[in-house]
Amino acid sequence: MSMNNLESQNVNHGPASAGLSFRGEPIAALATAPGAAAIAIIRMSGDGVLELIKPFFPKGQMNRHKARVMGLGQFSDPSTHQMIDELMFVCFHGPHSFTGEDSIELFCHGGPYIVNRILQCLWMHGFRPAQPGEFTKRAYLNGKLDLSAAEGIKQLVEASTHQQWMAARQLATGRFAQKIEELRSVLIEAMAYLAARIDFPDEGDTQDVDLALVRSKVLRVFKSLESLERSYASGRVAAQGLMVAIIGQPNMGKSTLMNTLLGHERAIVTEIAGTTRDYLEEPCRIKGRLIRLIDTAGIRDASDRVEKLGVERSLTIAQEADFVLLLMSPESSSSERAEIGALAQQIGLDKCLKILTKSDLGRPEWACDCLPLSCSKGEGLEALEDALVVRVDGFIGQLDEEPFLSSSRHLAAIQMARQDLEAFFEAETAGHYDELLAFELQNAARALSGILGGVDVEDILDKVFRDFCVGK
Ligand SMILES: Nc1nc2c(ncn2[C@@H]2O[C@H](COP(=O)(O)OP(=O)(O)OP(=O)(O)O)[C@@H](O)[C@H]2O)c(=O)[nH]1
Ligand SMILES: [Mg+2]
Repeated sequence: MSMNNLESQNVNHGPASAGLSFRGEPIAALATAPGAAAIAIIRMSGDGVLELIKPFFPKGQMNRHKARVMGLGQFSDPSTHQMIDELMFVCFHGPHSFTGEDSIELFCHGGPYIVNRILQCLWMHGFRPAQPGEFTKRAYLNGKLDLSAAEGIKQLVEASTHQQWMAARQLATGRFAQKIEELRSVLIEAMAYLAARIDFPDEGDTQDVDLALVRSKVLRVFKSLESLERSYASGRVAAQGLMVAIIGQPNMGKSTLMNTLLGHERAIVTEIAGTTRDYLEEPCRIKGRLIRLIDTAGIRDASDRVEKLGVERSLTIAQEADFVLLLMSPESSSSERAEIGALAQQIGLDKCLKILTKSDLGRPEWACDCLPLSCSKGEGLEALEDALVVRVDGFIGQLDEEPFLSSSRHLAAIQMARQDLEAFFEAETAGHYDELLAFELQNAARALSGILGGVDVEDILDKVFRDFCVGK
């Protein structure tokens, strides 16, 4: 491997780093939520937008205006010259804008009629509607942010709890990317040492020392990757919520509990055993924590084919969940209780909370280790909510100041990089050529680049930006 190869590895991310600046067609979209509001923000970006906007305002109003300073203007329909709204506006000259292109933001009165009229006017005169995430995608294409920061921005916008905000912020601020970049640059350094050994093979004594140095650098990265991988268990809960499964035999009040925690009638409840046949998943905020509640089909030896499949799903969900609520009622038979006990053992006792539902009907002695709960009387709900909060905080509390993993895309890349480093250690132990060692390091570095968006990104880009909202 030559030093030229190394230099080509050592690039910033995004096409802009290759000296290309992205100049897109003029786009316009509402950046704030639709509906009536005091103010709405309409955002425009692209090639020539500062010229295109002029006919919408009185002659000269835009010419005199400074970049990044708010102005007061009268927005008119250029076809009829009818004034639509008096509004505030800001112009940004690329590259000093969010997208890196020339951009404008209009702060108009937030009525749906005004917003639609303005957008229609813009779309009639040179602008086209923006696609979901198009502004952020342009920012990425212009090197204003890396791909993980773009994902973070989307999550920041969607965050409804402190835990999601924490996970989104470390991405959006670039703190996570910085960590990845640090690890990648240590690998590049290690590759540089290997390259020196390859290019100057006759330096004699220094060879072994150099390889030990390479090994120690790679080991440092490997340990960091392992610790990032471990952080995913908590990071996932922060970003996506705690997965809580409600499990039990039919008629234990699982769906009733789901509805009670949600505060609305999501699941069908009847006195007929076997009412729920498939699982239902709903996000739920409990005391500011995000929880993914899953109501399941009651576990029993079902003869009905559909119900049987439902029961299989319940058991799978019980295994996959972060926390399992195991429901029994005063009517539970001893064999039913034994079945739940066995299931708790199988799942892991520390992952389960046994609950006695319908506690208004009685509290049998066998239920002394269960949390008593009556949805009809509202008893025990506070204690259950507290138990859920403790669980979430148990995960989140482990997230210290260090960057952590919260996305499955990033997890896959980290795992791939870790496997490449394992292959490096194996090759090194087996005494393989330096070229092969360098190849493994290069693969690992490339996997890390994928997080930031450096390599083979087209399909990743589509996936990342597809789910954005319009105007972001
Ligand atoms: N007395 C009393 N009845 C309850 C309570 N919670 C639920 N029930 C009743 O128990 C019956 C079954 O409730 P569901 O919530 O449908 O039970 P489930 O566990 O989802 O049942 P499947 O979907 O068949 O597995 C209904 O008639 C509910 O009204 C409670 O706290 N007290
Ligand atoms: Mg049910």
